[in-house]
Amino acid sequence: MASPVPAVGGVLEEARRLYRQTFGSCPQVEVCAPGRVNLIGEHTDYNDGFVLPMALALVTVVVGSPDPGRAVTIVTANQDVEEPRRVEFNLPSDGSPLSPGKPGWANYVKGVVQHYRAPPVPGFKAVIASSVPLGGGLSSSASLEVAVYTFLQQLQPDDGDAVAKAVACQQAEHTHAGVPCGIMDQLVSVLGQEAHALLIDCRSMEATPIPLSDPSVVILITNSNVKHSLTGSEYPARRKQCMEAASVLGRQSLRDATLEDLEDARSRMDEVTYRRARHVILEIQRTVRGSEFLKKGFYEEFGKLMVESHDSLRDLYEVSCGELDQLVSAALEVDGVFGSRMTGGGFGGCTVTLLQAHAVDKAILHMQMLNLNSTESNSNNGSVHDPVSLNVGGELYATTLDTL
Ligand code: GAF
Repeated sequence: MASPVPAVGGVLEEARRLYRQTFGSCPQVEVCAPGRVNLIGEHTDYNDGFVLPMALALVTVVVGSPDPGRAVTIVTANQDVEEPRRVEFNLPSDGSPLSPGKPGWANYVKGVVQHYRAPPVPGFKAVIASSVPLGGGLSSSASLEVAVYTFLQQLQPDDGDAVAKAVACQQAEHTHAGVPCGIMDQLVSVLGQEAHALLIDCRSMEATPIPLSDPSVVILITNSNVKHSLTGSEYPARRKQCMEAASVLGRQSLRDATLEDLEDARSRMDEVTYRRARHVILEIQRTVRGSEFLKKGFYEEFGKLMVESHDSLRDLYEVSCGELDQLVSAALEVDGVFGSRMTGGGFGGCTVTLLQAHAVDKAILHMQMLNLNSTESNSNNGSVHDPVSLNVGGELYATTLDTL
């Protein structure tokens, strides 16, 4: 019942076809970078905390060739983006910045060109295609940034430092997409490994692979179809509230605070700031404990933490929405489900559910019966579709494909 994860080959073929049609030749360079699902550790990355994402076999592909001179031509195969789908610009010869503009999708490319660590970037022509759903909370933006960066590395190599690459892509998102995101999405897109989740310490940037090799357990991703956009005011507002809380606590970041510190300082902060900080402090603890449970195959225990995480994101951090809450509740009614939660920034997007392999079809049916009736203005009418099931350790697993 679950759609198979689309093969990278399909997206690659689409990109090659469009490249041949547009430029009349075959691309010389072909790269891709994965989207991600976060298993636990939400809104902790910009608080120097821990996250536990895994790279997906949903990828963004960039195919292209160097072009003599300083002209860049990019074409996207994605039909859902703002028009035009072909953009041309010149790389400034004096090192002046490449300003973001319209259409919005091209800003990710411009941002990465701007922050590329081995300038000057040569001219190029390229086509972009992706199987990561846009605005679905599975890091379509980070996978595009990392794919573009990887493409540039093929044209003009940098020093190959993986963490610096992720940071450059994060910078691109800050300056050219206007989203003050943390480092999780870019780092897992660069470092994710097949059949592993990645425990990332967002302070030291140390990433520890956690093997997922139990064929009886599945990770199911379900799209609420409520499109989220992190460029609104809510994400930056959460970030600001966390900084305020850390400053009241006299800490560099909420990573350094305990629940006791928070209770002691409660009278010195407003109720909303208190709730935001409480989510972050406990979510960091859940992520560290959760990674231990996952390592040992303690799925029941991990599932409970997923549910606590969701409840906290809904009640304390207030980044969930009705559709996500309903999907999670529906999943938890099914026998064989260990846990379920919203994943990613929130305000729409996907849920992630950990369950026994035999329960997958039942869980999907149960969630589809919701026939969500969305009231969100940015919603796509909210019906559940495109569930993606990832057999942990099976054939459909998290995978990273850096360079084809
Ligand atoms: C988005 C951001 F891009 C990440 O950095 C992270 O903060 C996430 O929301 C929430 O955990 O995906």
